[in-house]
Amino acid sequence: MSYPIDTTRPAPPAAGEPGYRPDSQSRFRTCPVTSRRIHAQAEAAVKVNAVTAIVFLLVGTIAAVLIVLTRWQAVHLLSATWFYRLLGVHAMSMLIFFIIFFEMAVLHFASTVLIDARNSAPKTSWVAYGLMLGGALLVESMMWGGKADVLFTSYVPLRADPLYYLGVIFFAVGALIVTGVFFANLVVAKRERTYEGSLPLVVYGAATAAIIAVITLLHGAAIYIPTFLWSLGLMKVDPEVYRMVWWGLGHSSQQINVAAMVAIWYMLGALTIGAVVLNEKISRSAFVLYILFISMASAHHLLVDPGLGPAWKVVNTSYFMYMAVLASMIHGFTVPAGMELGMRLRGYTNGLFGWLRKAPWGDPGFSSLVLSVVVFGFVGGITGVTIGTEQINIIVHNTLRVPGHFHATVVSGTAMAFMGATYYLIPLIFQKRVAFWRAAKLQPYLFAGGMFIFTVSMTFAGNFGVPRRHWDITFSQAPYSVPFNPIVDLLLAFVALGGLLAATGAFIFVGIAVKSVFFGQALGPVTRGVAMVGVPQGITHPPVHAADVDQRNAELHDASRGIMGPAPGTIVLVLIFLAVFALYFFSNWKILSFLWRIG
Ligand code: HEM
Ligand SMILES: [Cu+2]
Repeated sequence: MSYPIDTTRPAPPAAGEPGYRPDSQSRFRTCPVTSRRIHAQAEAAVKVNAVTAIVFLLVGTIAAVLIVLTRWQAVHLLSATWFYRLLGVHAMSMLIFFIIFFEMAVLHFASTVLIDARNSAPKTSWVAYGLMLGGALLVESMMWGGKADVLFTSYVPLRADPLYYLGVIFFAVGALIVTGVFFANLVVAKRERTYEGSLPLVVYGAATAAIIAVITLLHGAAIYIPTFLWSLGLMKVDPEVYRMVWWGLGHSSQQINVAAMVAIWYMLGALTIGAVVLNEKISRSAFVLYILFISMASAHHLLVDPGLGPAWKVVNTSYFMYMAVLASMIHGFTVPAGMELGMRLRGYTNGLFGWLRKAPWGDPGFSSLVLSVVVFGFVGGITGVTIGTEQINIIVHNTLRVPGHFHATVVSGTAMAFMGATYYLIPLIFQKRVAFWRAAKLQPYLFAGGMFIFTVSMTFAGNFGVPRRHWDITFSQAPYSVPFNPIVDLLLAFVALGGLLAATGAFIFVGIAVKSVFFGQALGPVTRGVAMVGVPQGITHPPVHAADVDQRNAELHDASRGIMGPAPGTIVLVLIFLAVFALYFFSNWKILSFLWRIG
């Protein structure tokens, strides 16, 4: 048993003691809540990247509302041109700018605050930020101006203005530089001995995200630079090669999101209820699996591409991809089990789920964490493995099942985790209280609930053959008619309802973040054990372990407790998960057998 973030730091060396560095020392503050040393230039980088991310979340959500109201056939709001234009804006603003700016905040945070280290290259951080922001603004202006109606995949031969590709390249170079700053911070921290032994698990998870980011961004360079030159008429780009290399970027970047999300899971578990790490080696190996197997999984985007053979497709998307899935399933077990054990160690030992009942459901950091784990696993994970199987993919390829799946992973999983983390960043880094506190307590439920309705309805609509990225499925201007099962109308109405609820949750989140950061009440002194409006309970009631924690731990691990082990509640949850998984997977093969009768 160990802790995902080290909470027991010795005081920094005072003047005259070995290790004292006057130059950097002066730019640290000591966090009054956690006693961590926070470097001013690290804090500034976290702040500016997080705020920028949230501004893009706002842009992406506005576009989301407009496109969701167009996909709802009964409303059909936008014209075809604006539907596709805003679909591109939505994906770039959300998946690229919101998510990646937030990840830059996470990388700066994990490589400094969590190991008491300094930002070793503040100027470089700012240059990178400038490049990223400049690139993002260039891309946005091209898209809104109608010069890049190519959707976020920009498949060749769709051609955008060269400045669009240049904007993406600037953004990617900036992000690559930040990964450099991240590794430099770790090296300097090691040299300055701000931490001992191996990296805490959360930092380790962030490091795997950074390594995958480097691999991903190199794929990005390999495809966007030729495409930029192609848009200038200087070279040729083969569409099939484009798709393959582009997905080396497009899919691998999802693994950055997953690794960053899992690192945040461990962090929020520790901060909110004192979750522990069951087994460091297992959690760390699972992170390594992500690095090893992720590029191959990109093949699932090419499952109907004619240029590639079935053996290549099956080997990559089944055997190799399952290793990355295995990693997520390991975290999907160790995170809740660590939470259960953490709660049991502090005396919440009643029955199978007493620890869950007594958990702080009103802490938006905690509820975001649980909702993120549950929806990511049950909806995102299960649907992903299923549609990633070549045979099943054939019946749902490019239907709404695809966005149904990835809104459950990157939105209900990653974006939800990032929102949860923000509820702790506001008091700890921005030193403000969380504004609109009652709305903040409800926000995770609204966002996750809406997304749940949205993703499940999309998945069903996809089963009935409703295409993704489609302006008008009634084909009103076509000379032929394409009838859908009438239930599709109902499902699309639910897609809209769920989407609008989730968007409301996102707007509330943006409102809370902006109000707290720019116009919020200062955090002020925090008295342990006294609840405060606008301060998550992990801060007012930090989870401390009892003095006899080792004895309690030994009792929980006692062999007499039987095969259910020290975290029986989680074992039951895992069995439910596996049963749902098997049932869903099986039912899809059953559907396949109806469609393709043999003999
Ligand atoms: C706030 C609530 C959100 C709503 C209501 C929403 C809604 C939608 C809708 C209706 C589509 C179009 C599906 C289609 O016609 O094929 C879509 C596509 C997409 N969304 Fe979202 N979304 C939300 C949040 C997000 C977030 C947070 C992300 C990323 C982090 C995201 C990433 C994407 C991507 C990558 C696409 C695919 C675009 C394409 O096919 O080119 N969405 N979303
Ligand atoms: Cu993928």
